[in-house]
Amino acid sequence: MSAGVTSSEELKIDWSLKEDPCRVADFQARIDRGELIEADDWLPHNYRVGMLRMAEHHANSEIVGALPEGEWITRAPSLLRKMALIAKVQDEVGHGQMLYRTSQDLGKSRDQMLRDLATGKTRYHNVFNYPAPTWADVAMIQWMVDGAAILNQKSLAEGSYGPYVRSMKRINMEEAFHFKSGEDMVLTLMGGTKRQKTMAQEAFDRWWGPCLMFFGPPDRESTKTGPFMTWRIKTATNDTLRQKFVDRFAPAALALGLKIHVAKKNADGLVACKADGTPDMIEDSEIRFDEKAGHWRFTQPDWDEFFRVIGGDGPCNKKRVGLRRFSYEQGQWVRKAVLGYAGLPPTRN
Ligand code: BYC
Repeated sequence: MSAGVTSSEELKIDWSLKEDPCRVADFQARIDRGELIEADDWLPHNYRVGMLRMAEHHANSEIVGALPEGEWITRAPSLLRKMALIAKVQDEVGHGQMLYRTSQDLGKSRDQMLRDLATGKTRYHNVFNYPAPTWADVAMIQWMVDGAAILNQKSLAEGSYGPYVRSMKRINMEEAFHFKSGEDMVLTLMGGTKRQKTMAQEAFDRWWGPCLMFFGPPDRESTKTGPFMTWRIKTATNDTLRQKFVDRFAPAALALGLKIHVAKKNADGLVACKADGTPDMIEDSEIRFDEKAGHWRFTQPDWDEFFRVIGGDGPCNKKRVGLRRFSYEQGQWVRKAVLGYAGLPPTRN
């Protein structure tokens, strides 16, 4: 492990910190020249912690992201779909391994990261706190969530931290396969029976809003985008990537015969029902191509819902974190046997 921060107290961004101005200026000049920064280089404290939090959040998202789809392995509709889904879920867990490795080199132990995830101290992507009640949800996750991830990660692959950039390149190749598999599943459903088309539309209504939120809060509310872009930890803003997503997926969804709705969600993450039992949603009247802007218009998602979900109060937060905690505790004897120490079960402070 490279020299770096080691205690939880030190793992905080501190904007008031003053570091050697010559070293900071040299570091920034390297970034501005497009050089890649490596794990054993000198890093400003906030760059190290910011990059660590990004990579750790990403690693957490990969292993928690494997859970909603993993639930469907035993229920996949054919052997071919089952094999593809097993491979996909395995890929996602592998991405998590790569990214925990990258994070470890930035100064936080893997055990601490797994404990922080299992005790709800750290986060993972909003989308994985929603349920996947039908096979069509698996299709939408692979098509739209993996599609959103590719758009985001392509921009992250142009970043400044070498180990993360190299992981992104490898991960993006695998995500392209996931996206193709998802596209094939959505095409099959939309080319199928009336029931299959309805299933696809219902799943699309569940995932459109969370996917718009995938890229993070609006730029005006994103505190880290400014400094992260200066250091090229991020190379595009949240709103820019969200717009790219809409430009790519709104016309594709319409061409497939899907309707884009603005939907109200209930506490279970499903589209809420009105008193008469019909879904509480309306067609998004904003959806159209704006010739002048050169982009598709859309209605912003419910940002209160986003902050609730990432704050721990989403439909599946308890279930997902509970399962991670269960796995951590179940794996304790393996860690003990391999590493020769008694890991304690995570406790919530
Ligand atoms: N969900 O200032 P901002 C996959 C938080 S997995 C939850 O814009 P930043 C897949 C954010 O952390 C791929 N939290 O932050 C796997 C921050 O919190 P703090 C996942 C979110 O860091 C399995 C606060 O909101 N990809 O594809 O500049 C199956 C303010 O936000 C979210 C990655 O992880 C969110 N969506 O940007 C299928 C990519 N958005 O720090 C598929 C790497 C924001 O103030 N990560 N927050 O407590 C990123 O690109 C960036 O970290 C984010 C946020 C865009 C997520």
